[in-house]
Amino acid sequence: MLTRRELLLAPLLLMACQRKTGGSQRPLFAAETHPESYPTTRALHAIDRILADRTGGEMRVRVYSGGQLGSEADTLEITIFGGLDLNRVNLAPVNSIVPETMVLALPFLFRSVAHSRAAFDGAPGRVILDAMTPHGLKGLCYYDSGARSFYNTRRPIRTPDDMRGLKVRVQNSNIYVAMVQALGANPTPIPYTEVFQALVQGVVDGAENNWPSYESSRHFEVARHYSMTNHVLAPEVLVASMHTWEKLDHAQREHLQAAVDGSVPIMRELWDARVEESRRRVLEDGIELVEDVDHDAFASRMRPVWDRFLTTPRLRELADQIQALDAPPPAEARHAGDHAPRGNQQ
Ligand code: GTR
Repeated sequence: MLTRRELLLAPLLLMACQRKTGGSQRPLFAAETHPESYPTTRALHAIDRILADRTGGEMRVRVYSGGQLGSEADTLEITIFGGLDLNRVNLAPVNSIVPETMVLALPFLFRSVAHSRAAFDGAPGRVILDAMTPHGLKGLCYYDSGARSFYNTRRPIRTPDDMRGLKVRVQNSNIYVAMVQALGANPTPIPYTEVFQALVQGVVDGAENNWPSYESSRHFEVARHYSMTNHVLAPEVLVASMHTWEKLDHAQREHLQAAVDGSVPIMRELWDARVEESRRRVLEDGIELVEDVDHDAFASRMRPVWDRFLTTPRLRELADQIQALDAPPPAEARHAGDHAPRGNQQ
């Protein structure tokens, strides 16, 4: 019997082949796990609009939102095979494919959102996007994902000890598994679109995410204790299949990259507004917000994760470069819609 992945792959590969034989008329297919109203999905539609403008409608993007094509891990594989042209995913599922991406997922790496943006927009960000090429993915851009924090159905979390024994859903990445283990909790990798049900059924007690995902996924309706651990600020990433990229001519590549670059500031504005909006919505709904988190305790408990995953001089150098980056001072950062993580180890 065919697996779900094979069933998915067959028609997509077929359609992808039409690009080769039928010229450039077919739109680029893009996978997205979030619903239509989410900032990342809106950014993909912005790319479509900019591309259509630049090319007189010759190049378009068709967005498959809401996770309808499968989990991020699955669609990423399909993208590498060439069955999907574009894919917007979190960096987590890329961690096992491109080791350099793990650096951006290190816990308490960034001092603030402004610091994370300096890394994404600067040389380290470029190096990490380029590191994807030999793995079949063209890294096109990063999108903000803000700070991730733990939330759960059971109790307020202030110290790592409060996490002991909790079953926590994580993304499909060993670094997230290790982080949760380092806190004495039990990590369970589950695709994003299945987490709500897992929380309702008690398969897991909690998860971790940013404000917009916590709100948009409705996890807040079940997991009512949100603790501002702000432990990771890894970004979202937009990738193209190298199969697709190689079929585009020079001008088409330029159009696509320009449209993608144009979508980044649009997404950033949408993101900052959505962070505020989502935070307000869930607070109005009455969730318990735990702000007096012992960040130093979390950071030192997770510190061994750095040593475990920074296994080569190249990875260590990337982490050092990011730590050494200047970022706007806190006042300016706050002005930029910042929600600076506090209490990191630097
Ligand atoms: C969100 C992210 C998604 C997905 C999700 C998750 O913040 O935007 O791409 O990675 O988290 O936790 O799986």
